Amino acid sequence: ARPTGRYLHKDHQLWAPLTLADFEAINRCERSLPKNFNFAGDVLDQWSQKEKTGERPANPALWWVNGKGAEVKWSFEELGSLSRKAANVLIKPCGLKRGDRVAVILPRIPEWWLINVACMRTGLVFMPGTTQLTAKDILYQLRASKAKCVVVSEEVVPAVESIMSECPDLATKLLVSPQSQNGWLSFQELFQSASAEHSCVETGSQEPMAIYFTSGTTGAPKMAQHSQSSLGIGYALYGRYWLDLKSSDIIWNMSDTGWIKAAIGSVFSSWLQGACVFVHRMAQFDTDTFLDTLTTYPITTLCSAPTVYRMLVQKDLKRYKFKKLQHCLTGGEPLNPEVLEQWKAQTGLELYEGYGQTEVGIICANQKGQEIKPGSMGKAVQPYDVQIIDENGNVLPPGKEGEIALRLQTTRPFCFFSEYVDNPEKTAATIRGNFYVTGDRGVMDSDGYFWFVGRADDVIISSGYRIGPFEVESALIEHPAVVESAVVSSPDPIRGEVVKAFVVLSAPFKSSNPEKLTLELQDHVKKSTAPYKYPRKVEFVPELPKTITGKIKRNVLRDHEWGRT
Ligand code: BCO
Repeated sequence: ARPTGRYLHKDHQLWAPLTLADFEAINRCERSLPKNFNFAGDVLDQWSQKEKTGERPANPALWWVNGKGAEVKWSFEELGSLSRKAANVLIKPCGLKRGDRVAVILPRIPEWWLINVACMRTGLVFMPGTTQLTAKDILYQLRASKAKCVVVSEEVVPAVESIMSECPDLATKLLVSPQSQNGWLSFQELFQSASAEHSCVETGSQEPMAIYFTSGTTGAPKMAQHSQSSLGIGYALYGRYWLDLKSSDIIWNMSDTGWIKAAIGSVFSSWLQGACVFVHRMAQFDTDTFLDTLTTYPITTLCSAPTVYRMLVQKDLKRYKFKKLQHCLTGGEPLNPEVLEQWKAQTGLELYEGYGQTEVGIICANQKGQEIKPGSMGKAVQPYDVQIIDENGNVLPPGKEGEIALRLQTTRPFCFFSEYVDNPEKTAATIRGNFYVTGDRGVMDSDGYFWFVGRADDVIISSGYRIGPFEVESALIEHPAVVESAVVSSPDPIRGEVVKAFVVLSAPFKSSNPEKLTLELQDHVKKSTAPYKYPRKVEFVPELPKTITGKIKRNVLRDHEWGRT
C-alpha cells in the first residue's frame, strides 16, 4: 500500500514526497505528471505531517466564522481526520463509488470543505453549485450530469424535492443540517458515528475530479470537467505565483462555493502553500461587515471580485485599520484603473488583478515584483504562452486587438479542463489552429502586458458572474407578458456591466405600468433561474433588430448600450 502523502517517484524505486519543485517542473513540462496524484493524500496529508514536526507555523488550515459568534478552527491534522470520517459517510451509508458524480449545493459552511476533501479521498467527482440555483437549474444540472448524489443545506431542500422525481440517476440525498428531514440522509448523524479510518484512493493524475457548470452564449451551461492534476497541481500553483502565499498567511477569498475561484483561493492554491483559508459566512454581502472583518481578524491576503472593491472604495477606508492585510487580489471581471488607484490611495495597498477562466485557470496576472500598469491585467502566467490572434489563428503584433488565446503544446496542457462533458462540438470549438481561444478580446502591448477589451461573443460578465443571455431570455419568455426578448450587457459603475433585457410585450400587457411590470419580470427571472442573472435593467420595445433570416442582432443593442456606433 502507498504511504499516505507520498507517491512513487519517477525512478520507481523510492517513495518520495511531491515537492513544490516537482510541481513547478511538471508545470514547465520538464518532467511528466506522476501516474497517480491525489491532492488530499499528496498535499494535505503532507501538511499534516509538517504540523507534527513543527515545520508549519501554528496556523489553522481552515478558520470559519459566521459573524454571530460561531467559529471553527481546524488544523491540517483535524481536517484530515474529519474528512476521512466524511469520506466514510459518502462511501458507506451513501453507497457512492469512485467516479460517481456528487452535486454539492452548500453555502460557505465548514462541511463544504469536508465534503470537498472527502470526494478527493474517495475519487468522487465533486460538482459544486451556488445556493442561488433554482429548482429548474438544479434539475438541469442533476439530469445533465447524471449525478448519483446531491448534498444540500436545508434552504435548498424544497427545490430538490420539487424535481427529484425527474432525476432517475439520483440515488442519494444528503442533508447538511442540525435538523433531520424525511427522505434525506443526515450528514450530521452519519458523521457522528463514522470511522476516521480511511485510505485515500490512488487516483490517476488525469482522472476526473470536478465538474463546473459554465455559461455560454447559446444553450444551457456546459459541464467543464477537471482532472486531479489540473486543479490539484496546475491551479494549486497560483498559490505560489499569483497569490504569493506562505504557510503563515491567512487568506480570505470571498468567492461563493459554486465557482472555480473558490477552488483556487479557498482550496488548492491556498492549501498547496499550507496557508490558512479564512471563511466568513455572510448571509448577505455587506460592506460594513466586510470591513469590520478585515479589522478584526489577522487576514494577510484578500481576494475578491472587482465589484467588491468598487463597493468598498465608496466608503471612507482611512477610518479602518486593517489588522494584518498586506496583499490584495482581484479577478472574475475587469478591474478599472480608477478603483485600483482609489484602493491604493486609501489603504496604501496595491491591487493585483488575475484574469482567467473556469476552463483553463489563471491566464494573465499582475504578480508581486512586477510593475503594475493600471488598467492592464498583467503578463502571462506560467505555463501559458498567451497571444492575441485573428479569426484565422494568426498571431497579431503588439498593439493590435484580437482574441486572447493560449498556444497549445504538442499535448493538451495538463492544467486545462479535460472536456465539456458530452459536448465534443463545444470542446472542439475552443480550439483554433494551434490555439485555445478564450472568447475574450484584448490587446498585448510591447512589454507583454494584456489589456481586456470585451467578450467576443454575447456572454455578459457582471459582478464577476458569467451570464449567458440565452438563459435569461429563456426565463423571460416563460412570462405571459413577454413575446420575445434580447438580453445584452449594459455598463454599470459598480458592477462593471449588468444584464439588460429588451422586451417585446404581448398585447394584454402593452398598457401595463412599466415600473410595476419591470419588477414583476425581474422577480420572475429570480424565481426561474439563479437570481444573480436577473436583468437589472429592462426596456420595453415595439420590436427587436433582426437579420433578414430573423436572427436577433444582440450586437446592435449592445453597441447602443455602450455608446458604440
Ligand atoms: O442586488 P439585488 O439585491 O437586487 O439582488 C441580488 C440578491 O438580493 C438577489 N437574491 C439572492 N438570492 C435570492 C435573491 N433574490 C431572490 N431570492 C433569492 N433567494 O439576487 C441578486 C444576486 O446578486 P449578487 O449575487 O451579485 O448579490 P450581491 O449581494 O449584490 O453581491 C455582490 C457580490 C460582489 C458579493 C457578488 O456579486 C459576488 O460575489 N460576485 C463575485 C462572483 C464570483 O465570485 N465570480 C468568480 C467566478 S470564477 C471566475 O471568474 C474564474 C476566474 C479564474
